[in-house]
Amino acid sequence: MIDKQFKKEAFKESVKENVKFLYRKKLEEATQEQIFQAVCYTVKDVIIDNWLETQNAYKEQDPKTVYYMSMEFLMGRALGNNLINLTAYKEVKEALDELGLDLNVIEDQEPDPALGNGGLGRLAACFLDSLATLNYSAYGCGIRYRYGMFKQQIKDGYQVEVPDNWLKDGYPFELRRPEYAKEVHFGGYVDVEYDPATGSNKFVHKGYQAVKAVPFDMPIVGYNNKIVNTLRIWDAEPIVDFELDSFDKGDYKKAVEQENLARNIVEVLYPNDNHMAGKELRLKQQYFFVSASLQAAIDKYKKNHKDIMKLHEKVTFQMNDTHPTVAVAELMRILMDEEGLGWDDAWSVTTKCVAYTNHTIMAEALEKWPVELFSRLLPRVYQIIEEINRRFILDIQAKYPGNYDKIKKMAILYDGQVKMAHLAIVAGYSVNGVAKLHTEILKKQELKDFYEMMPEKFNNKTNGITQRRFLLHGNQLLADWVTDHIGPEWITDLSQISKLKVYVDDEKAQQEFMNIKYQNKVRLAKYILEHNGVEVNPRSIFDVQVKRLHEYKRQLLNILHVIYLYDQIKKHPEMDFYPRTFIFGAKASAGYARAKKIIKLINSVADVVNNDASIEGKLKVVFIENYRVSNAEMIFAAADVSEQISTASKEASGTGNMKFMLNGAPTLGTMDGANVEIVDEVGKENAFIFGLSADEVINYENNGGYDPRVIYNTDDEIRQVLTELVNGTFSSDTELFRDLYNSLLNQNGGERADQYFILADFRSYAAAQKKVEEAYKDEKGWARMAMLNTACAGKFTSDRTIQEYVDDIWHLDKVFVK
Ligand code: 26V
Repeated sequence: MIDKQFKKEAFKESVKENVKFLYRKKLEEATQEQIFQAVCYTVKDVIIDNWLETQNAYKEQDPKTVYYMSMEFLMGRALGNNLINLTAYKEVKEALDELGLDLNVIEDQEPDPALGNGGLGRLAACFLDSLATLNYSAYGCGIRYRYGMFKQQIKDGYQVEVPDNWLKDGYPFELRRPEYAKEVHFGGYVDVEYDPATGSNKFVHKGYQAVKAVPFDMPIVGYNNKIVNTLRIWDAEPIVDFELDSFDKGDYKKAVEQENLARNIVEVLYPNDNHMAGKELRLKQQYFFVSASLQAAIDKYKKNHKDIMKLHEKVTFQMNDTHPTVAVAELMRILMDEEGLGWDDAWSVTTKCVAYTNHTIMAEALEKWPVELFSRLLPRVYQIIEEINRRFILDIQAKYPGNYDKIKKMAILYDGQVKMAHLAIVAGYSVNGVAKLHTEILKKQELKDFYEMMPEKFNNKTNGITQRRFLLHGNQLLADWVTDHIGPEWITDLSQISKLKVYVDDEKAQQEFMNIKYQNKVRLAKYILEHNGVEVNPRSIFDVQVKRLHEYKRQLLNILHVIYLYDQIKKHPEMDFYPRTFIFGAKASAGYARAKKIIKLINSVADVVNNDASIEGKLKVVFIENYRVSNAEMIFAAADVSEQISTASKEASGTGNMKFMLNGAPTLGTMDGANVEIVDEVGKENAFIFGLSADEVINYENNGGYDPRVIYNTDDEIRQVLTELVNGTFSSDTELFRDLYNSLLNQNGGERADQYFILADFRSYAAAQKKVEEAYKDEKGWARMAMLNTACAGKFTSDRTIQEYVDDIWHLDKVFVK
């Protein structure tokens, strides 16, 4: 079903027309960037028609809608993905070929919209793709940051952050919608006024600063179903243009402040995940997009519905982590102060409309706001939270009379702080974790008291990824091969991919499969040569760890093991060793010194190892600069081994693990997050599992940790590796890696020695790595294992995840567009 605009001749004409129209140029004179814009406009034409049709269908069929509220949407490039979902990719590629243009090069012109940090933001993007593909009415609600995730440069081995001005040439797929602008209020105070109309008091917010929230809409194209949903991201503008006039009225200061407020609010994405800093601007961002999104949702509902008490029948708000949970109180405020409901009615509606997903148990990430800051910035919203808290404490007392410990642990307001997770759980009708193990840890540990009091709210929704981007677009060779063998149904029903199982022992299929992997490795090797100037052998094992840099993800364990292998090869040059390329990609949050030091270490080790002729290229280490969605697609396709080595219990789910698996890379990992379920699906004989279990880690933690010095003192090879951090092997400055060395051996303030159990797991990791090597040498055995990983990845599609959210939480209706 190809749209007529994508017939080759029509497409070519349209691109030429757009170049002429936009740039007053002939095709031959246009730059690649201009051609990119012209191609996007042609594609956008088709999308706009479907977008209108979809909105009409929604108007007619009036389905329930989910609003996915998220501070982050890590969308990645749109052009290629839109063509894939419009089923026009090949047609367009050929048409461009005929014009002497290369679609890959054109795709590379697009800035990579990086309005997110990592897993949580990318998950939101996969969910939008699945919602549209499964014919559900959905909005993504977020912020149009001027600067998304920074660009990472590596200079002298160090990370340097460069602002990413993704909007500088204009973004072709967005649409400004000023007619839907909303006002958002900050600061000021609350007055109580008698309202003669109702005979009761009302609360009036006065003396505030106002910001205008202006929405930009981005189309979310469903796969081959004519559905186009909307990602609505909010920009901020001052309410009044700067008026000289106001100087005389004494409003000068206020005018400047409102201008500054608007300018600052959407300026930049906070580039740290898993660390809460308590910055006022961050709370402003949260309230800004939440308030605007709720106002828009309620306005839309009221267009076709009279009874606000039935809001929950047509609308549900999913809160992506605690970041948007101020929505609870803001919805109460709108329902009471603007819609005129009383407390009980407003609470009844709110608690049927909001649901919460938890994405981490890392204590540093839990959002708690100082009461002083919160009440100053959002006085009316704070008042409402006080009342929610007061009533909740009465509930606790009723259920646990005299148990003040429960109040201390569960109150929303305690110790001068507003605890956002508690607010979300108390008001939410659903609380979910993102993988089985994670949900169990929430129920048994982190949120134990809440689970005990309201078990019915808790449920698991194991994460997933979209196979459209991460196989069909990212690995076109493998996608075609899969379709040749089992037909195209896997594109919208990934459970079908299990049909590949009949081929895992077929030698021809094995060879084809591994040959595709080889070609993808050649493609990545070329990228590495171009970007790193390092030559890597595509016949070597590509062992890959790509994800945000965090101590709990243990990139340090990986690189220490590389040092260990290097020592072994140096000591036993005759030793049988299968060539290995260790590939890293990771951004560290700008203020996270230790994480940045780990990047420097990886690059220092790479320098030494890659330039040591004596090891004859057996070992290579590559740090890929600026890891992001667009190069991720290529990296997953080329990986032989998927490193998922977090300290057990710390990684809520992981989603990279699923992308590797789908692309035929077995997992080398701990029993953490969704790794557990990956092993359930593929069998433990087709993965390389090592390390402490989550229970063991939690046990140690509850009993004061463990003593890494015992290992240091008894294991000569580990001691040797650690010594090389501080004896000049990788830097003439022997102090450079001292902090890393110390972190493994010494306790420091509240921080235990080796708090992520790196030395505890080292031997078991090294043994698992040895098994990888042995397994890889068995070509057929490896091909079988790789194919089984692809064939068993069906569960990990975000289509499955979304269907579970729909069935258990959202209860949406399917919509069909003619
Ligand atoms: C937290 C914070 C804390 C305050 C500063 C800014 C900021 C930004 C993001 C976050 C989110 C941390 C939670 C997170 O990203 N969790 C990841 O969620 C993935 C999707 O569920 C999951 O696969 C990963 O395991 C989990 O780490």
